[in-house]
Amino acid sequence: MKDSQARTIYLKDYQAPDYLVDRTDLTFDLDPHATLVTSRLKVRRNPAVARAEETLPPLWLDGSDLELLSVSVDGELLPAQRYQEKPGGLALSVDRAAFELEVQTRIAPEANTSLEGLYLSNGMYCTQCEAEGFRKITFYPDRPDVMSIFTTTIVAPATYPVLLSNGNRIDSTTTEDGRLRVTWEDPFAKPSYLFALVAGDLQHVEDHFTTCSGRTVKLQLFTEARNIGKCAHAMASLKHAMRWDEEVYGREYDLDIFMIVAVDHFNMGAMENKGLNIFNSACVLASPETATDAAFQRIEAIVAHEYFHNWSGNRVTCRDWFQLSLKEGFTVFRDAEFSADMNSRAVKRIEDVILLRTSQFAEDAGPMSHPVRPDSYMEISNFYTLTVYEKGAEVVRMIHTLLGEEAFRRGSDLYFERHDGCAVTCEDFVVAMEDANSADLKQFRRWYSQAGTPVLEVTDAYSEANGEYSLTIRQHTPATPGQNDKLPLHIPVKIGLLDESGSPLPLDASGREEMVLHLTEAEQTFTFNGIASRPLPSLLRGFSAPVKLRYGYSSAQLQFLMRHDSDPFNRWDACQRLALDSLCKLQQQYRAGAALESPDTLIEGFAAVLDDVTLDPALVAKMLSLPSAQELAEQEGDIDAAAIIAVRVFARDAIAKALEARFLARYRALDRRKPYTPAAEDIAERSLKNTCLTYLCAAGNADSLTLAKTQFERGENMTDTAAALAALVEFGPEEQSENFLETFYQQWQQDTQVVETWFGLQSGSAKFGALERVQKLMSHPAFDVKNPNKVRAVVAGFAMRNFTQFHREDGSGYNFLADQVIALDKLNPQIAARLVTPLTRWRKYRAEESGQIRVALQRISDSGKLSSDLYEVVSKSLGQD
Ligand code: 0A1
Ligand code: ZN
Repeated sequence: MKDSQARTIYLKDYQAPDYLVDRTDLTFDLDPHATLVTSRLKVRRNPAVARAEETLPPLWLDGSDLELLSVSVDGELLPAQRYQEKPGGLALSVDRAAFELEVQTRIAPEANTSLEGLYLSNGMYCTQCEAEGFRKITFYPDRPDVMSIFTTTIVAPATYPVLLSNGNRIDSTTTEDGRLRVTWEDPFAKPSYLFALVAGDLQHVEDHFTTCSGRTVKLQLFTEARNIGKCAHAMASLKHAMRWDEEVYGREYDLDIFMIVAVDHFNMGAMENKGLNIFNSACVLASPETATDAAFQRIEAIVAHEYFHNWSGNRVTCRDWFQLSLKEGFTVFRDAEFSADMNSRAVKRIEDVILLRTSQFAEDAGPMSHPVRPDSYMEISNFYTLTVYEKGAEVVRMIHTLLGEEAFRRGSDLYFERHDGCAVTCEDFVVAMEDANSADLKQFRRWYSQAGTPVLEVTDAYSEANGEYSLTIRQHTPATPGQNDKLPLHIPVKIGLLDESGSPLPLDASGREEMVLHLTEAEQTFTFNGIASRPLPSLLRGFSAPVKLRYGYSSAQLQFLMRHDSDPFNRWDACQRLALDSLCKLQQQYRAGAALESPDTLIEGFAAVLDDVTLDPALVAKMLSLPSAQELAEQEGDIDAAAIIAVRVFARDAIAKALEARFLARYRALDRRKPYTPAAEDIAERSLKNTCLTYLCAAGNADSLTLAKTQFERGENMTDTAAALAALVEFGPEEQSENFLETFYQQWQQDTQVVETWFGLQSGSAKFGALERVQKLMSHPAFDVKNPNKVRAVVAGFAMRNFTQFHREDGSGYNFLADQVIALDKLNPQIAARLVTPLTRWRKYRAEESGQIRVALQRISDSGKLSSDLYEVVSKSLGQD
């Protein structure tokens, strides 16, 4: 499979650009097969690298899949010997230190299925340039440290009445031949990855926002006409985000207009192009009838995330792609805090921690493991990872925890002020935090360069005679590819101590009941005095660091924490640990061929949680949710997929039967039938109600299925309808389930987002997601292999959420995925490289599974020339690179 183009790029080789581009003037003459792109650049030698009396180095312009038509310098056509087209770009010989360069290229958006550069989605032109998509539009120094002022002219037939780009619209005319011609100018210098263009027959909703200094900003959300009724939630979210960024970070929006466009074909969630955010339609469009609560909350978070990038990403950008977490880690931290302020803080934290523990920890322990600031890559698209985003956000959160709220704000103010308009590094961010506060984050910096998940082992001792309690914490980080020796990290460990009545104990003379321990050594002991009786520690409150913490809690102690801990996150965590302990015990019984014992301790714990009506219902729903199969798989090596599935189902059914009356009582109390709102309290109630419904149906009582059927038929909102349908599909008689699925499809077949939900429901179901069903779905008229949302719903839904069927004994699940990955690599390499992830974990499974998974991976490797995206993941997983 060797791909001659797949070369490794190293952070240590970074060099500043030889030339800068002060102005970029682009003209697009749009055509699906032959779009003409004319680029006029004001280029000059970068004074930071220029030496006196030197010969000028060649100008390198990145370019890929382009047809070069002409090159001129200062108005004169350049003879062919002055430039050379090479793989990946164009080298020009240069004879003056400043000049105007004009390059004409031709591209074919219609044929572009990679969804990078300029492409068509449902007949609408749109762009995606991060990270290296601009080079598919024209030859350009496509690197984030080249920042330029862009002017964009779009010429298109009148059938594309909406023509958009970054900044302000400065001109709009009709050409003699009846085409539209619109010019946009963005006054803020930006790198090419933030460029955007949209052209289509679109409708829009409009609103405005008055900034803290009194300026009016026009807000517009563009979509195809059929979706115009689904924009209100995103617009409201945008306004909340704009206000929040002013209040919490002092950041005001800078342009007079902010636009969002929804497109159906998109590789990721959304993109923060300056003044013109482009969104995956699933991450922006919602109505109560069509979107679940989870979708509403996701939209709020992503709209905010992209908006926040205007400062953390656009005004201050990354010097190079190794610094990606500079903008992503910080922005994810910002959007998480925003969501926490808008909804339940504890529940948001729990959701983020589940994602970290199931998926980021797995990444840290797998063949693609890398630090938050990677030091090498083959294909940067493969590094838009949970490590860069989520662990990166944890790193920023730890700085926040170590410095405190006010000091953190001083640091962020200095960072924005010092680096506005610049392309900088993670180091610059840390230095700003230090300088603003005279803080020392020297050792803390290791979080940026060291990969892997640290493990903390905690032991304690108590001396009644001295009233002294001590906690000893040992830290170690397992080796990761290319990094065998790890150094101790600076880890904030937030703790509290509980007395035997469950009340918090004062931790020192100041009387505080919670504190952050600074763990900096490989082993360190922290002592507390004046402790009258042996306390119970509440450790790593709020998940104050992305680590695995081990402390030998007994079941009784976990139940005690579940009831009394003043930290809601740790209450949930105690409940999870109790569930994990029970499930691990059951797995041992299963693997030993013994009879499975009823998980009575867990049932007792869940009963207490259900009975506590003072708890936030959303928190109760989270506490009652068993760890997923993926999370269980994360617990140990030598994974036995069948054992995991069997014990999870056994425990779920045992809980369902034992607590049936309680589930019914709470279901009835919560089934209020009030009009839908996406307010946090209402979402909380629906989440507990539907958790109860699922357990009720699992208990196997026919009356419960009737409840689900009634809820489904009432169809009051998509949250309740989809939850009822999922329960009917999972627990109802097969024939009836088919009918419910069909009824649902008939009702919603015109709605792209609902059809995606419908696909996902089937592919992720152990019962209906049998491989044959998934294959059938792929030939369904609504399936489109060129649409990543559809591929994610059907193929990734099967491989990542359908543990039972994916790990079928005959290996057919693995083979199916390999076939899909090979086929997709020809169309969309980014999606193929993501889709292969479940196969990369082969080393963690028992010999039976791991052998089969490895064969499937090897088959991909042997299938011919792979894209650089897929090549990197497959070769690293097989251990060849
Ligand atoms: N910067 C975007 C993520 C993004 C990255 C790459 C994309 O195309 C391949 C698209 C979006 C964000 O963080 O939201
Ligand atoms: Zn982002």
